[in-house]
Amino acid sequence: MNKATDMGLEVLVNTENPEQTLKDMQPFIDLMMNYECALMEIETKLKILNTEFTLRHNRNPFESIKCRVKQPISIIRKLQKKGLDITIENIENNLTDIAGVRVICSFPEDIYTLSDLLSKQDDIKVVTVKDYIRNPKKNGYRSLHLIVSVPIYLSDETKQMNVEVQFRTIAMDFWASLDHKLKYKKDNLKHPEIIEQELKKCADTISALDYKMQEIRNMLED
Ligand code: 0O2
Repeated sequence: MNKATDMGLEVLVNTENPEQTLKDMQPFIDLMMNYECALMEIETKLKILNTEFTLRHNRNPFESIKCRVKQPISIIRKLQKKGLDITIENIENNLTDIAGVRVICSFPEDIYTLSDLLSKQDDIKVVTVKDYIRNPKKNGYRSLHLIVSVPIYLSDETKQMNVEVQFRTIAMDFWASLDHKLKYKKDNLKHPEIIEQELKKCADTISALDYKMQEIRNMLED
């Protein structure tokens, strides 16, 4: 037996019987495929809304969209953090962000237009909403987070899958990527609190700018 960390997932590889290892991993591979399918569903829904808006109103509510399935190593770490065993059931029942979509909009108003239109669709169930735009985090983080449940139609069954959809403006995304860097470098910094304060100031400036730009856009459209 060998321990493999390929794909970041720690599995015991039966070197005499690798077929058995693959068989053991099959439920995990299937689950990840289901999340990939759920991502495709949500991405298509959002792209359809964007296309329709572009044609009818001559403006695109989002600038870009990014989809990702969480890496196995991050799944393991998150389960461990929650004190849970690494099982398929625990992944499905306790983690809601395995499939993630990030939608980057130009203006805050478009975030709410898009998220409302998505939430209202017949086959979408909204599981949770965290509005860090109206209620920013203490560090200044702003985004609108939705966990939605979407059906995927497989050959022999229909499954409901959770997808986390994060809506942000370009400016909020720019801020979040810098803040993300701080998270990993914090331990090596002499005065992380100074950077935290500066970032918080930037978050407030960015927010004011977002709304000012929106005002100008609305004046232009009027
Ligand atoms: P990654 O690598 O982006 O996936 P939960 O996930 O629900 O158990 P939590 O913290 O209650 O935990 O969820 P929440 O608040 O909805 O935040 C989840 C995700 O939002 C994070 O995922 C980040 O992507 C983003 N996020 C939340 N707070 C911050 C922040 O202060 N700064 C930045 N840059 N991003 C943030 P992960 O799993 O942490 O990471």
